Amino acid sequence: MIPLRQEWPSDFAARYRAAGYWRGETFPGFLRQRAEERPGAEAIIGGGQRWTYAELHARAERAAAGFLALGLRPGDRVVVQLGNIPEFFAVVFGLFRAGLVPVYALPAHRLTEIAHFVARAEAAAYVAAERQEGFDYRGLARDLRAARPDLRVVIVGDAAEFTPFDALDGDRAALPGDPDPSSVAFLQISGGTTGLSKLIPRTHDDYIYSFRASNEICGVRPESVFLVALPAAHNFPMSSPGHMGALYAGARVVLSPTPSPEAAFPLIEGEGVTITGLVPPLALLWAQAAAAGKHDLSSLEVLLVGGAKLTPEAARRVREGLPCKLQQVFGMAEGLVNYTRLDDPDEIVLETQGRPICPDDEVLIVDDIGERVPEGEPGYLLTRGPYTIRAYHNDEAANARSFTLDGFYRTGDIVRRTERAYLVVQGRAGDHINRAGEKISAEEVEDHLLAHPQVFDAAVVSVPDEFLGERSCAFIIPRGERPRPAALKAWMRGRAIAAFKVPDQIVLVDSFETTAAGKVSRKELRARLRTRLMAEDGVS
Ligand code: OOB
Repeated sequence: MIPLRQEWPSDFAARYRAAGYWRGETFPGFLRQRAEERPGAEAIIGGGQRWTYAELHARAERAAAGFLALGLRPGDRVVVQLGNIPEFFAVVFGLFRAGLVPVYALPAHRLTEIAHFVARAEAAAYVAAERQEGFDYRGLARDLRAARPDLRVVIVGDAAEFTPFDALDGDRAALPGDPDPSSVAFLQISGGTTGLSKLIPRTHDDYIYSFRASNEICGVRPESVFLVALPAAHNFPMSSPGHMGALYAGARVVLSPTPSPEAAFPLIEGEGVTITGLVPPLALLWAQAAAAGKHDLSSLEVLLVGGAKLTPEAARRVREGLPCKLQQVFGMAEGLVNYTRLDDPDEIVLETQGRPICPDDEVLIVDDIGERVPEGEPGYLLTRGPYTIRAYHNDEAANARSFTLDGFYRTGDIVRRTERAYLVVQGRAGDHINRAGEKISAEEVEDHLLAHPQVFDAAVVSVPDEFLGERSCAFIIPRGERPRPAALKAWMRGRAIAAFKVPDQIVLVDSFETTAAGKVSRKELRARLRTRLMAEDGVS
């Protein structure tokens, strides 16, 4: 088994410890501490359940012992595919406590993605709920078991054909000590800018620092109430400041099954939610829905918006529509997170994507050949710091591409830095589609399309979209009989992939007209097709 590792050079690690960023805390350690300090305070509210800190801690410990009793061993990876339900927390804190390593899949993922995570992480187990948002995960689990016979444990709700959730109830006395703070706590999923998603190993030390510092920046305190509206497994609602920040603060976490205003607004009103995070299209939807005035949203103090670019105009609309402070957040599962600050003037909050969390977040903005651009000019963002990874798990090729020799992560984002050191995101280098915050790799979707017998070639591009920010468009050169776009989309849905990866639009073309310019790269081709489509559609 490939060992899990995330290491910073020793001089950096020493500096991050000396500066007090890495304090030797662990996930099970901080949960135990909160359970001792405020046992009766509510921790998790969702799905008709209300768990106190004492209860969450007890459930996590019993789950930890249950996982070990099933034969899993510290260091084993476990793919977790749970939505916004309390069990998510019992399971992941149980895994942390047992020294097992969650791999965070999203509820939208399907067999193709889950099998990839299992293979890449060499996972020993898979955990899902039986049914979430109308999808039955038992079928997926059956196919997964057939595809990955090496998977030792499969837990799907209470389905008898798998190990039932009830089995996650062991004797707490049998538990080992807490994990090493510098060890990998979990694997997060990358946005997948090229090909399949990469796995991001985050340590206890580095991740806890990122949300402890985020709490300070976003004003999270024990009295806060954080609403998880986006999927709990995504890095943004997890740590910016997220449910983990809220739990670290001893605050309350409220779970919304979906981010729709219909689901979220009654929870905000009923539970007195003070803070939450949304992607831009949802923030705009909430601002519009709030105007109907059906719910009292006055408890809301802070709304974080990020995951995709919030334009100044959209930022204005969000702020006018919702009775709270707006904070922009520009982050990535690989590490670096930027926030506008709560006391920043309007022009910064509306027009920038914030500045880094930490004084030791190093930011370089460079040109095509890696030279620094003049201050204020746009360029590629490279970063290094106390909570930015130095390597992906088990992916040498991606590591060679994504990190410089001196350890900077190439974010792929094109940014400029203002005089006050705030970043403004201006675009990106990578060929992915940022569809309402979900990153879709053009290459991955093209690979699927190429498997269709009537597809000779395919190029997938992003197009600006009024509601989603960006949508995906696939240009197809047919082979033989021309496929019907609707049929092609239906066929893509049958590929057992997350629905957000199915192209929103399909355009059939006779050729890519690239011969005039000689051989062009995929990247260049996608750029041309995108320009052509935008000219034809009158999109600007
Ligand atoms: C967040 O994380 P990921 O890993 O899903 O995606 C990261 C990428 C960034 O590299 C950038 O391309 C884009 O998402 N992005 C933004 C943005 N926030 C993220 N682009 C423009 N403006 C923004 N405000 O999406 C994520 C992780 C933690 C906190 C917030 C978002």
